[in-house]
Amino acid sequence: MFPVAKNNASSGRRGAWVAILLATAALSDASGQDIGGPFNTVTGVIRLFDRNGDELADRSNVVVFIDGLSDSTGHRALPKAPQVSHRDRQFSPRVLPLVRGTTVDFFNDDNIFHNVFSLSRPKSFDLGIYPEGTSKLITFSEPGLVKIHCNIHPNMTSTILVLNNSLFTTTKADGVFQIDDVPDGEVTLRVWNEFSDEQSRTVTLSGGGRVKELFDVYETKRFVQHKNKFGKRYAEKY
Ligand SMILES: [Cu+2]
Repeated sequence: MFPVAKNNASSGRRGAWVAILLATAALSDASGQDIGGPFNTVTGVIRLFDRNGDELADRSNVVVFIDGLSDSTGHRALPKAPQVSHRDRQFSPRVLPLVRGTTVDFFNDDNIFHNVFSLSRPKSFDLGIYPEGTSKLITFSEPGLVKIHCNIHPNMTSTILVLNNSLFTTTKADGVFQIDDVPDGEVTLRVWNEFSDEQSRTVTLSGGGRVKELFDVYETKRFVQHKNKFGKRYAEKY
C-alpha cells in the first residue's frame, strides 16, 4: 500500500456505534507529494452467526469493501501479486479479494498433483494438472465473483472477488476491519461472506475522519457441492 500519514487519535472503541469524526489524515506518494485528500478511515466489527442464530467465535474470511467511487478513485495502488496455494488438499486462502487487473500465482504447495479451474462468468479457465512446487498465473480483469476449484478433488474451493478499487479488507477471527484512504463523498460499504446474503450500507464521508460501523452477518446459505470442469458430478473415488 501507499504510505499514509497516521494520526494519533484514539480508535473511539469505547464509543457507541455511531459515526465519529476524528483528525484529518493526509495522503502522499513515495516522493512526499500530496496526491489529494483528505482521506477517511472506515472501521468496525463484523459479528458472524450460524443459521440457528448462534454467534460464531471465528469471524474470519468476511470481505468488506468500498464501492460506488468514480472509476479512477481508489484504484491507484495495486497490491502485490497474491498467491493461492494448494495445501493439504485445500486452496489457501479460501477467500481472496483483489483489484481488477491483478495476476494471481496459483502455486502447488502440496505433495500431490492438483488442477485449478473456474467456470465463473468473469473469468473461466482451466490450468490443467501440475505437480508440487510449480506455479501457474492467471490475470483477473473483469469485476465479479470467481469460484476456483480443482477437477481432481471435489472439496477444494476458493472464491476470488475481483473488485473495482483497492479499498477492501478481509476479516480475521476477531471480525475487526479497517479500510484507510477512502475519499470524501457518499460511498457504499459492502460486506460479502461465502454462506451469507451480501449486505451494503451507504456511508457519507467528509473532511478526513473515521467512521465506525457494525454488521451482523448470518450464514443462512447451505453448502452446495459444485460440479467438475465438465459440469458433471465428480467420480466417487478420486
Ligand atoms: Cu486437487
